Amino acid sequence: ALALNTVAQTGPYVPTADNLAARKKFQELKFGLFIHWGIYSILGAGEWVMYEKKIPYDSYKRLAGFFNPQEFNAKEWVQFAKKAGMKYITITSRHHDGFSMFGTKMSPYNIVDATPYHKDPLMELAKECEKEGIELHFYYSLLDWGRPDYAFGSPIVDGKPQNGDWDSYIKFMKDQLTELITQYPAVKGIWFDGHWERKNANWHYDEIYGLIHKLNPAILVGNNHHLEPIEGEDFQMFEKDLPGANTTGFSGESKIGKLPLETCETINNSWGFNITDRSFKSSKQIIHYLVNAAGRDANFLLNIGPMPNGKIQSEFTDTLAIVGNWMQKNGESVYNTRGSSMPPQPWGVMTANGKTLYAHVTTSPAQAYIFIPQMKEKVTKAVLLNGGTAVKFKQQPEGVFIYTNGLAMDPVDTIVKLTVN
Ligand code: JFZ
Repeated sequence: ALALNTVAQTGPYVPTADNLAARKKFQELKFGLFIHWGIYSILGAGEWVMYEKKIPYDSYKRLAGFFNPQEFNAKEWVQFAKKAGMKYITITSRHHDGFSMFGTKMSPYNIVDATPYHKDPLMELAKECEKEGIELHFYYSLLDWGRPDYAFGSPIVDGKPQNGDWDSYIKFMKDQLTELITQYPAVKGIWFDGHWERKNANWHYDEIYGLIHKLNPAILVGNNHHLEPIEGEDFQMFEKDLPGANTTGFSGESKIGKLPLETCETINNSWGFNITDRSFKSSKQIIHYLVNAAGRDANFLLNIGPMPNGKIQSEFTDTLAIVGNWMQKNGESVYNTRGSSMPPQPWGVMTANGKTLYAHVTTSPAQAYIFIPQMKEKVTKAVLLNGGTAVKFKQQPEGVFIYTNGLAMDPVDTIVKLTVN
């Protein structure tokens, strides 16, 4: 009896019906806006600037005194995301520099108490998201470059104790997460990061995830740990990588699990605002990333780093307006779809919504056709999504040939809409 009891108490995480519904909803959103914004944005050299430039913590902290984003307007950000066709926002509530971008009672090192701005932009954003039907996730860093209770030495904080007070640090995180989950409307998820720095630390995930789900069972927990999902998580993320592609090595260790998937990438090469980074991705590259994620059954979370004044640079708004126009025309082949059972092909990927399938031809085929292997259902109709032109096809036991010769191919994505029974 004792053994059974023990099992019952520490048994596997069982997501509630609300949580499962939230996962399903999340999978249908498909396209989200990732935002890295903090006091580091002032220096315009990315969110790792403290570490990379070896700025001592006490000096770095002075940036808070200059952070005054007078032009921040939550409405503008949410409209920017909506116009781009995005359905959710994931924003840094606290990054590795340890600065809280929200009004926390757990540390004075936060935007309300330590900056001349004295306001809580995440509260504004949460209210606006709730109003506009945009889901909100909070990025939350597990690793902290400054707190003395974070139990590991830091290369930049001289004299920091190597054995902090780990219990105190874990409690601090739990208290902040409680604030984020109970005080902000619209918050639907927590996006953890920083695990990879201390892979062998005891992060107390059982307690942390347990607390989150106790406070709100529908909250979706994800963690950028580059491992297979850990007990208590609700979605699996891939950083700068498509699930199964393993191109960057960041997620090379992680096999695809059974949870909803999300892949994140940034619009240039930086997450936080970077004044010298002009390697902007084109609208075509972004659309291809989004379509490739959807075809692999994953959401795409595209990052931007807003400027320290609270504005979003025009290169980003221009590009994303084009992406938004594309989504307006072609959104039915992305939103609410799931990846099809067909693995990615040389010509592209497929998405599925019930009896409707979408072949996304993102690379024009060398032959006069594309081939869809192993199609079990019978194709009854094939048309171009744009304009409805009938497309010739031939179904064989080994798959379906879709004849693309003579079709007006779209340089971004030629979408063939198939009806199956
Ligand atoms: C992490 C953060 O460090 C980064 O600032 C940003 O927030 C991004 C979304 O997530 O990036 C990582 C994560 C892991 C490694 C490197 C960067 N890693 O394992 O080497």
